[in-house]
Amino acid sequence: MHRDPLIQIDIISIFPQYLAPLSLSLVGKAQDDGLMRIGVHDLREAATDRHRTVDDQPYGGGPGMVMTPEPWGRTLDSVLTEDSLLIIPTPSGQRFDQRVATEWSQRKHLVFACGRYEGIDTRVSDYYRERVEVAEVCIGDYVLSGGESAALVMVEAITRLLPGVVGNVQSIVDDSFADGPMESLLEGPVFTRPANWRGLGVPEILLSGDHGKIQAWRLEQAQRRTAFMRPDLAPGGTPESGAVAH
Ligand code: JDQ
Repeated sequence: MHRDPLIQIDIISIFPQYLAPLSLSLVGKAQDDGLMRIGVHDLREAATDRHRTVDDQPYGGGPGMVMTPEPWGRTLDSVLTEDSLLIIPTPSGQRFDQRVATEWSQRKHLVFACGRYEGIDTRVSDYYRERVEVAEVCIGDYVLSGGESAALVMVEAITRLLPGVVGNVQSIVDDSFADGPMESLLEGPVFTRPANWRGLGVPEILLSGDHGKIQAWRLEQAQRRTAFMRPDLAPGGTPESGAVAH
């Protein structure tokens, strides 16, 4: 019996403890089951001065500090191989979405370079782009204080797509965005017991046992919700007109 070559993920950060949740829940279980391996590396171990400095003032002036390239160079030289994809979370990168997660879940080695402050000296991505594939990615249009939480998000999205991680294969296929956001539906409403909770019931059709009718009803509910919550995804939807929550 042959097995897919297991994916290795390395994450570099000045806050390695920020990545501790990766030993919990789904991602922790995937590692325990031998479906993936995650290594976390402290960037400061590659700093050589007495104060383990990893930042410096920006050339040209301005507020904040920039991560200095030397510790990144030493750490990345020791972690990268010719099969690596180097992923740099940044607010000025391309959007990470389900399509990207699916592509990356099929790679052998992912290396996340988590910056802090105003980001990493641009020459680090320039240098490694000549040597390995580099992806500068943003997880959404909001500003974080560093790359660690973005790396947690991406690792979780990728892990769910690894063979053997999510028990029921159909549940992956049915999930929102499974085929990439272009041709997708949001999840419709879900219910479990009790059949009456604080005076609120469950749609009769879900109790009917008619799986053909249930499937059709769920599709209609999903389409209604998509049109309302995400008109940009719905057929004929306008990219900029979002629904206001109520
Ligand atoms: C870093 C920062 C530049 C704020 C430093 C490293 N989607 C997404 N939002 N924010 C990030 C990603 C992100 C990723 C890495 C980061 C933010 N910062 C702080 C840097 C301008 C503003």
